[in-house]
Amino acid sequence: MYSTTYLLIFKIFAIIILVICVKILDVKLVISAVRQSQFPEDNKNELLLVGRSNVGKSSFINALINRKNFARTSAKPGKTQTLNFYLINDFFYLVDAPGYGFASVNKQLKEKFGLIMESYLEERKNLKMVFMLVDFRHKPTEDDILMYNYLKHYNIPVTLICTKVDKVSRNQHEKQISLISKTLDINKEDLILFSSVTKMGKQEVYNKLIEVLDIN
Ligand SMILES: Nc1nc2c(ncn2[C@@H]2O[C@H](COP(=O)(O)OP(=O)(O)OP(=O)(O)O)[C@@H](O)[C@H]2O)c(=O)[nH]1
Ligand SMILES: [Mg+2]
Repeated sequence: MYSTTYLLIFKIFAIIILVICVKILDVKLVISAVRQSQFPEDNKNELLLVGRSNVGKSSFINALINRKNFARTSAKPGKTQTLNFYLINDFFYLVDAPGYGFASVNKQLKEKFGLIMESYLEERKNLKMVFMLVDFRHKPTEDDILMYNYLKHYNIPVTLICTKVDKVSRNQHEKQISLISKTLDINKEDLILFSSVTKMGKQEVYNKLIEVLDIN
């Protein structure tokens, strides 16, 4: 009798936590960091976004937080050049990273951001998972393969997001899924098909957040 009541109370509590933590009510850009000493020190969980320039990282964040252009997007690649820490509901960070593989960022700048990314990926204890974004329309590039293997090498959990799915006709989906999963050597079932235009895949991403942030 008591155990059923406790179970019910526990369930209600879990649902409240879930609504507070995952329904995104509040977003703050805490810092656009250019060096490690600027990373937040409040010890909250972090989820990082990586992907080629223009793949849709900033758009992905905007779709998740239900804002139009909170994370600055641009048709011109190389828009995000800092490590941007977005604090969600005062509870966890989404971190928007500079895109890789963008040639016209000058070499010095590229090296600098390479370093900041490396120090972040290798040393950041708060990093719980990486959302790696690839363009659903194309075969993953050499840079994508390198990045994916790099994350695996450091045992960093990765969730693969295929962006811009709205730009691919339905009858091509299976073909693209096979191409991407084969190229990166990842299970087809582990790909999340996403579109920041139609919001396809958003619920799956939320489910992933719940799982990773351990709130159910
Ligand atoms: N149709 C469509 N367009 C998208 C989608 N996601 C992003 N875009 C467009 O792709 C372009 C690049 O998107 P961003 O979100 O700025 O890409 P990013 O990865 O943050 O780029 P950098 O900051 O330069 O690394 C913009 O013009 C977006 O509107 C999508 O799911 N569907
Ligand atoms: Mg961006």
